[in-house]
Amino acid sequence: MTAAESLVRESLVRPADIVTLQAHILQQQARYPEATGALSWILSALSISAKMIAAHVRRARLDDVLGTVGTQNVQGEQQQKLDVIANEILLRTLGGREGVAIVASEENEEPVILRTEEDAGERKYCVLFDPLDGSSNLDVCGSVGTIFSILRKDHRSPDASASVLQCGSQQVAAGYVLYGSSTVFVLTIGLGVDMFVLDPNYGAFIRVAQGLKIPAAHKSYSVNEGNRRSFPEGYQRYLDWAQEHGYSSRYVGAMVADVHRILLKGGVFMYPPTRKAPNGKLRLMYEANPMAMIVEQAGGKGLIAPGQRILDVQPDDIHQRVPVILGSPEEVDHVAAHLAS
Ligand code: P6P
Repeated sequence: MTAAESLVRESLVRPADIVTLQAHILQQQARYPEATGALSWILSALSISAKMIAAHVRRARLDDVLGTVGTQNVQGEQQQKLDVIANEILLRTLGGREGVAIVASEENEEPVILRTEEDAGERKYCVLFDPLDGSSNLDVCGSVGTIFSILRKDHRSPDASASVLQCGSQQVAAGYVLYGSSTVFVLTIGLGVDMFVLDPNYGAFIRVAQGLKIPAAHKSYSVNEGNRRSFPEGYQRYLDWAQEHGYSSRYVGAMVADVHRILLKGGVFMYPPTRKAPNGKLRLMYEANPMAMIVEQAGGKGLIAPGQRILDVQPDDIHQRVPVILGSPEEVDHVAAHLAS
């Protein structure tokens, strides 16, 4: 084939369709004739929230919204100014969506009831989120993220807190937004994982990948080795083994950034029990569960311990913490084998 012929052939190849997140959401809804559109409206609220938060993150230093507000959240962590801004944005956009009965945030001690049983009706949802995960990275222009989890409201439950205390396997949808070198929206509604990138010129999230699959293996682990001495021995045995087998170490200190890298390149992310956090630091309901749903939908694994799936944990508190081992199936298996030995 001559160069001219291949050029003609290439020009005949239809360029990839431009599918926005909004169009993608409507395409997915069309697959369910009985759908009311309530979930689609919630996902669109999360999309506009992501754009608004991204705009604030990009201007943080210019708008002097870096640093702490001088208060602590329910976790006892210093609240960054942008934590509060991001939380307010999510509460206000989700508050406007009929389909949302309850919202629960890392920044709020109790879930917020937006609609009671009477006006909530049947097919209503609970949305849980970490509004700005890794926000301590903001001051140094590091990556931060938003993590969200969507559950159906459990109408049998006596109150809001009980309604959101469901296993991660009950999640209807989950995802995250990474505010990094670009703004990336990663979403699953249980039919695989799709990825979108915000085009700042048009203010639209454009689909760049469908049906993402995590590499089965990759010699890379992600853990805060500063805590190594207080890890349970199995983790220390794993780290010795990994370093003897040429593994690299990558750790940003923001779960969204670390997990996104592993989703695309493979490897394993861990937050083990430590002396300071005997149950691990990461929260089950709005960090571990949504990330585990994403990773499992991409063909990976998410455990709290050998043989114990994150998504099978029956929560007893909305802010409870769990150990996290998350990533490529073969890499998670290597960690689990050392923990079990
Ligand atoms: P450490 C951020 O504060 C966060 O909740 C996660 O995003 C991140 O993975 C972890 O904590 C980092 O914790 O103790 O390593 O700074």
